[in-house]
Amino acid sequence: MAESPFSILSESFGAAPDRYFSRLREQSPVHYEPSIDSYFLSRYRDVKRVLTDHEAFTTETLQTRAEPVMRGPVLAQMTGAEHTAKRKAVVRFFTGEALRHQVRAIRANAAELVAPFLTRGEMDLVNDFGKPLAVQVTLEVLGLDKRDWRRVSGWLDGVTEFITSVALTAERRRHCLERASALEGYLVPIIEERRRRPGEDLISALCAVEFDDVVMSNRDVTALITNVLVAAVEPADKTLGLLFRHLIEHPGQLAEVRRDPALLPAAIAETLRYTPPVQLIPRHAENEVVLAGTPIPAGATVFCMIGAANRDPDAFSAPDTFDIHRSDLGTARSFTAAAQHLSFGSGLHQCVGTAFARAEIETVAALLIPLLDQVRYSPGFRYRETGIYTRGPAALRLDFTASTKALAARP
Ligand code: 2IO
Repeated sequence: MAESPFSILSESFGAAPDRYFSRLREQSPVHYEPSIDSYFLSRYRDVKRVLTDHEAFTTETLQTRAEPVMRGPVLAQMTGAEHTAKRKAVVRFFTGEALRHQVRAIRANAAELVAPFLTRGEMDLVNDFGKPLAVQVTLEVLGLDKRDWRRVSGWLDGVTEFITSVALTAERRRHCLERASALEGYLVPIIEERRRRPGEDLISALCAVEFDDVVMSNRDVTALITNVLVAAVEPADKTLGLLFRHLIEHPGQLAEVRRDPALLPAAIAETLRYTPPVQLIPRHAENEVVLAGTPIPAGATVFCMIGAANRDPDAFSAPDTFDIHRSDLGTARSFTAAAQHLSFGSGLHQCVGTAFARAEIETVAALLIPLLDQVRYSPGFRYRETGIYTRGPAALRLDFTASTKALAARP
């Protein structure tokens, strides 16, 4: 029987994408997937070019990929003065004084969530801890009720499934649209209330943003709130789970981080480079273009393969090695526009939450690592990752001994 041609949509790619990265970069750097009529780029320089040239490679893809569930345009779809004004309003909540406030909220939520597991000595870091934490913290930033986290989480699952799936059945599509509409139904009365009585939260700030002398409609505010919710929640538990996976699988590096917590930012930066939680970023080619010698037609959908680009030997030495000491990591730059890795994207639409992402993962890891002595995979636990758009551990069942010293020292 003839071997079927390699596909990014195949089960074997989904089981371990990184096994295919070098072959793609070397033999098929512009890989075409006929069933979804899309091109996949795996070389660092091509991905960097596409992300940086936002006029030749636009975010028009989001009109079909995101707008139906976001209910309006997200930041990444905007350009010019409108983009600057709205992006600024969001960034202000995830940097500076606001960020210091978020860090206190992150620490308090994390301490509360981990507490019941300490006496048990076991926890699923992704499902018991990371997911609820990410939703609760984001709700707090938005000024929404933390107690709504389960409902919001259920609606968000639908929104995220829509954005991050490569092919949806009509049935799943309907399900996702229903969830999105339920989330909108929850948000709109709150938006209207914040217009009447503004608070210090991000929703109130978004209601007050003026562009061309007009404020945003409920639909526009809903889209930006949903944008923040998806972007702050979906990659967070994945990054935390991936960080612990790498440290557990590299006990020498875990011991170093335990001894010297100042190494944590490097461990987080290397986790993002090595296993980016957002693996694909779509763009729309405005004009016909040739990349890596391959012509791409005008109007084509192009997927940047962030994981493959971050493992390109042209960009990082020994790219398939997890090494928090690598000389080409540039830890401080890793959370800025000058980052070498592409896990936050690059250029005009680079992630607005980079500083927040770093603060969140660093705060949580700095709290958990001293608490969890002898942290290891639970007996019988088999590590498994899912997703090709966003990707992370399906679960991370850990056994540990709760440190009595750290317990006693807790605030
Ligand atoms: C929400 C895919 C989790 C973003 C998206 C429609 C726009 C944009 C991203 C990231 C991560 C999500 N794209 N965040 O890739 O806001």
